[in-house]
Amino acid sequence: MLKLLNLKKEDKELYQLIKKEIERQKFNLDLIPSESLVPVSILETLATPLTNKYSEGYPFKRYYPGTEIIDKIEILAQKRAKNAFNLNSNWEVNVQPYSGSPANIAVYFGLLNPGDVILGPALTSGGHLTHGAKVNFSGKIYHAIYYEIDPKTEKFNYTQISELAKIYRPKIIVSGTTAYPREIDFKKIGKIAKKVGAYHLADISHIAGLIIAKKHQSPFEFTDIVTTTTHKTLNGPRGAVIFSKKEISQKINKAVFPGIQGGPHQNTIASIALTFKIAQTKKFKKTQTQIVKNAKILAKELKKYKFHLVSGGTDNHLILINLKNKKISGKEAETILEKSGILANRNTIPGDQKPFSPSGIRLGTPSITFRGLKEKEMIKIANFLYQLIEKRQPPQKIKKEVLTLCKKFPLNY
Ligand code: DSN
Repeated sequence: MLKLLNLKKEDKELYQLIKKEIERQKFNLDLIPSESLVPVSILETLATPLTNKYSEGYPFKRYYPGTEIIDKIEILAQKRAKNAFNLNSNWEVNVQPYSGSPANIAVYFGLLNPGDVILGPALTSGGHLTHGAKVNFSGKIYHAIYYEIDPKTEKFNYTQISELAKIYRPKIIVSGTTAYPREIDFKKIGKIAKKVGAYHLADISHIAGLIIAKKHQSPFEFTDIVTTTTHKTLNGPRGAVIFSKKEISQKINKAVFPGIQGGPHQNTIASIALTFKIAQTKKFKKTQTQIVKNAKILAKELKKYKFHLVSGGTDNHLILINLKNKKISGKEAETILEKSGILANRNTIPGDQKPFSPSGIRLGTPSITFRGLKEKEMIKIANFLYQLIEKRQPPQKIKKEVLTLCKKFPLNY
């Protein structure tokens, strides 16, 4: 139980808000696939006096004094990050990016020139803003071309990616997604990139934990750069790391600092070191296996209720529902679910034009699996969605059952 006694003395108003947020987390079922549930030891590392220290630069080459211990912590984080993915000395890792978007910015900034072509997944096909979306710097500064999922299979069409690559000759091809429920074939994309002389960047932010647990193909053999946030399936602090091949790692490091960032957040880096230690445990791998199992059961149950799952199911930790056949928008469904204590976020599906009012909803199993929920509970959750979205049962009625589940699987904050 987090007591926060000093904060309580110093600032009651903020203390009460934080306490309320902790209570909210305790009594909601979090199905947002990018969210997680960090162990208290991660919170402890984040709350250390490491936050006091400036350490611009890299280990043994800092622009501030007093960094001897900080160097050791950063090197430990680097070593563990590489070990978690079994990487050899051909790979380097930068653990300083503040989060996923800065990590991707640094990759482009280090390797591309303004106007260069990026080939990445479209936002409506599961891509991230930083994969070349028009509203994002990546679509404004670079010439972004998008690949999309096939309208029939609702999966990526690797022939289309190959054709686009041949026509547009991108400098970089981005693989990795935020709302794609299927396994990504990094090998195929790697081959395409090689053929056209492009770098291959895999953004594995959503699936890093699954890759460590061998529940998803690893991209490392087929890529030049791999970025990942550390707070999704990895279940660590908000941050990111960039893995890159030795021959380009200096460019990436220079792009992170001094290119786009200043002082690294060493309390976060310590927490990242802990994250990658935990990620190599049997318990972590078992949980990742359960995350996938849970997603598959949830998908199977939802299909029984005639929910249209994009691509027909899932291979990973997330499910994307096209709600058009249920005559309800993503926003409405999100609101109804929230009223009943279930959090799932509205999401674009192929064909959607407006990201603020999309026709889909995205569900994920990481947070509820870290909480301890298993197959039996997935069957219940699918039924809750049916009761709420199809039967339009009052959210208050379902909320009682959601609370019972939350109490059965308490959070230890
Ligand atoms: N915003 C994250 C997500 O929800 O998937 C991606 O960065």
